[in-house]
Amino acid sequence: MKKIRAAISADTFLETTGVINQIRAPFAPRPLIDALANAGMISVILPYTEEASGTDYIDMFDVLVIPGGPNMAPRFYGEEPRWDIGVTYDKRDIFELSLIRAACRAGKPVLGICRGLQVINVAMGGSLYQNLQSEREGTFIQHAQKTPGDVPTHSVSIEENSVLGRIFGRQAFVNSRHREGVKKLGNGLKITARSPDGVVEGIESNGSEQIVAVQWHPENLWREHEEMKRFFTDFADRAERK
Ligand SMILES: [Mn+2]
Repeated sequence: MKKIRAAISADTFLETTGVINQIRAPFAPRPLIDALANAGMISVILPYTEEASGTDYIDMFDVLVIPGGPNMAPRFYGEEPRWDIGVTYDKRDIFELSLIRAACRAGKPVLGICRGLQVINVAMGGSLYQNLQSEREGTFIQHAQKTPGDVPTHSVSIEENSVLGRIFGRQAFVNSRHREGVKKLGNGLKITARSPDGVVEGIESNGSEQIVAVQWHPENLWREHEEMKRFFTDFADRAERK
């Protein structure tokens, strides 16, 4: 059987380095590539290219994955950066916004992980808390966990009639490495998971199964946690049904 081609939008290496070819180098998380491969998908890593938009890449993939990474520049949802926002890099923001819109127009399934959930929300007209801890009243859970990233630390409640409900049931135990979170929900989306302090942990498209995004990192959990493996195999199933 022909393998599903999963495009991963590349992160950008932003650290200072003496190795010239690593400056602003595109990269993708190895655990994500492995998780997709385990579910029968091959990865195509797409770097931002200022001369190209999402439409130029659309024929190269069957499904789109927007993975984690730095914060989104708040100008894309009409805000100034707060004093305590994390690292932003707008070239990737611009590229991912256009990729998401192109994939939506083409009817291709879209998966969001952590930052990916946030960029999808903004692409659909939503906005973000730049820093949950200082900006959102009632946030008491440590969403930027100090525990190693492959260890689940907080619970989430999941809506019954949803893709996440089908995968996880009504409850999941997740890792958490985010500073931002959904403020205003984007158009055509519904909230399908929340942490006990009410922070949005999962969103999906309303009325279809095209978009599914989570605030946690299942790519760091799938080897040890069967339900996190299902997050990727269910994605492959949705792609097969297209
Ligand atoms: Mn969290």
